[in-house]
Amino acid sequence: MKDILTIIMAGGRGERLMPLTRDRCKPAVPFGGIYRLIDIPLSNCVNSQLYKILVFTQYKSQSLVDHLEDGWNIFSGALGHYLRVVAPQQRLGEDWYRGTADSVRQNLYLIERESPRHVLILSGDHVYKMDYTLFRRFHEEKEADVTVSLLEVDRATASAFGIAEVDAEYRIRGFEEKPKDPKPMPEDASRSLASMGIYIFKRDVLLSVLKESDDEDFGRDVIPRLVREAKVYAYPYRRYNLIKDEVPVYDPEAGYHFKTQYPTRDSSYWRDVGSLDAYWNANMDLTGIAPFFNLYGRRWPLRGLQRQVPPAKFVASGGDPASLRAGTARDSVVPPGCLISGGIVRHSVLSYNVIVNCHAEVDESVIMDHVEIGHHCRIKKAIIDKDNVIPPHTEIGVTPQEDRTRFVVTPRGITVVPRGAFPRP
Ligand code: ADQ
Repeated sequence: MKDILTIIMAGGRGERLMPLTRDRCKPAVPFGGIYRLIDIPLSNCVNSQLYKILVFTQYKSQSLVDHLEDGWNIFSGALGHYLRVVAPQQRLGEDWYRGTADSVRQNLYLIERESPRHVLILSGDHVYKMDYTLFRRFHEEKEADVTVSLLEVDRATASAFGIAEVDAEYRIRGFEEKPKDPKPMPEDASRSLASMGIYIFKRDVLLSVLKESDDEDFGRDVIPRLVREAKVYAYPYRRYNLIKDEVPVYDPEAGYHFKTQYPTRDSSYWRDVGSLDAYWNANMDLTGIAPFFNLYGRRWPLRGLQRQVPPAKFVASGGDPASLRAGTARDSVVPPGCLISGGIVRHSVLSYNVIVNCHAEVDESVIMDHVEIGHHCRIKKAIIDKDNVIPPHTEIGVTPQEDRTRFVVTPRGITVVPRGAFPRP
């Protein structure tokens, strides 16, 4: 994989993730308790032996840059490995990046300088496990100019994606970005074939299409053009992305234990967490005894920034002995630094350094760093961004009409509390 240069797109504004993207770009949004979204594609890269990586930023990138410097300083310059954060530099005139393809065009010199055989283009805000070595093998076997990773989605939701039509050889014959009336799959009219926004290009094909056109966006312009002018193949992600891993599984006889699975359930999981509901859902997918997305695989580990904080602790509290409550968490992710003091946490994902006080109940929620939940609070179906001290007896997510007057409430009914909405008294 030494001859592949990877580009991770991390420049989108992430407006549909507001208020989580008020102060940070989408790939820097915390995920899964101890990670940020960009850790997922970066872990996939390292697990696929890809060690030459450029991250293109544009919008509110400082916390992303800090995170990459602190957590991903693992690439050896002596071996020619690197992770470079590329800031927009107006190299081709006065414009900042006008789209994904334009961001690559403005940095073509970095590709020419490296001169890889292929360029792999990824998004910084997807949750999935992908073995890019299998993607590359397919691309080379088909002798494709470009290969796009695709999966089947319900036609009802297909307008959110680039939609492809393929022939029996998996060659893409038509591609439309976010069509109003998405083309169904020939064998199943209720589904369409959606682009995951993951591309592998032969280097020269990428260089020439960007030099010879003024296309701005991969999905809207470059891929439809190359479908007409070049050999573009569809990588059937769910069929080929077979990852072997050792994951904890439950069975009534052996209990909860590590077992080798091939392919893992994660092998066909992929989520674009572009909206608040999708983001909440993907976090909920980590909870429970048989999660849809498994953070505990030993052979496909996810990496991030491990902080120096004390272990999580669960204590009984509540005043006099008669009202003492055990602090408990069930079907939840609880990172180091958390103190569950007489409160109950269910089906939730906490981040570092969260305190849940006595008689408080937290259900189906995502709670970020440095949040304190006061005693007797009730938090349900909520996302609470960092640095909030929720006063005792506060209810969030219990009466949506009231929440709507104070916070963003999503179509699915998730209440989102922005950073610092409840300052420390
Ligand atoms: P979208 O996700 O809507 O569709 P886009 O907003 O272009 O596409 O974002 C793709 C990635 O590029 C994101 O990670 C984003 O942060 C980043 N990005 C956006 N603008 C950028 C810029 N100017 N500079 C640097 N990075 C930028 C795409 C495809 C669809 C496909 C979906 C799958 O266009 O065909 O179905 O991804 O999620």
